[in-house]
Amino acid sequence: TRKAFIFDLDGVIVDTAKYHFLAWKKLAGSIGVDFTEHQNEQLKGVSRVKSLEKILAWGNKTISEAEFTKLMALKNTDYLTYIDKMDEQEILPDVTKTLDFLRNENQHIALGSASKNARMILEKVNILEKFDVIVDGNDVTKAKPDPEVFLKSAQHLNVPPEHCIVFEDAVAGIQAANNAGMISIGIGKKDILHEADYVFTDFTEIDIDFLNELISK
Ligand code: B16
Ligand code: MG
Repeated sequence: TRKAFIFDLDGVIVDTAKYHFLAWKKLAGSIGVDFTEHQNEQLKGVSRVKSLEKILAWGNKTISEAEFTKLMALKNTDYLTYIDKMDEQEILPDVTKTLDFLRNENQHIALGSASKNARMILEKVNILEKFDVIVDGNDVTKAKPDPEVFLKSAQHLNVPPEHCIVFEDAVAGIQAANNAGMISIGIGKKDILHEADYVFTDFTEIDIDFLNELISK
């Protein structure tokens, strides 16, 4: 059967997670808040608004709405300076190989990202045209772990959730896939992503047999 393979962006297709981290670190530092790499796991897959709310909570800070908006804009401006330098070489290992294999097998391919910069990043690394559908932070009102972003992708493709397979690097993203009733595949560490149906370190660990198994299920 024709399945839908839904890819998260940050941390799955490209390692923009490191740029988000750098930009949030700098922004937080500017208001006297510090946070650890461990805490940063909680920012993965989470929207820009939610991320800043968490950082402020960690630092016990309350700020005005105007200041909040200003800080979000500052973070994004800084983040975009990293994005601007991106090219095809930043696509994570074997991602293109996997996308091409699935396309050859006539499977649907979608992007399900919380990022409002998703299209720009896909264009930068030159793989925008490999996706049948793109649902990103501009299309959803509810952030992961809410399943909205993945359910929207499935609806666009007219594929039932149980025929969808989601690749995610974030705890919130795995929860969103599970909440959508989809198969969840964690990309990263087993101890962090233990709620996923399967976990792989990266796409070099995912072989053709496994993909064929998912297709024929
Ligand atoms: P932006 P994903 C998410 O992308 C990131 O993981 C998360 O850290 C970020 O805050 C969020 O996008 C919003 O990104 O500020 O670019 O709109 O992992 O869902 O592809
Ligand atoms: Mg991610």
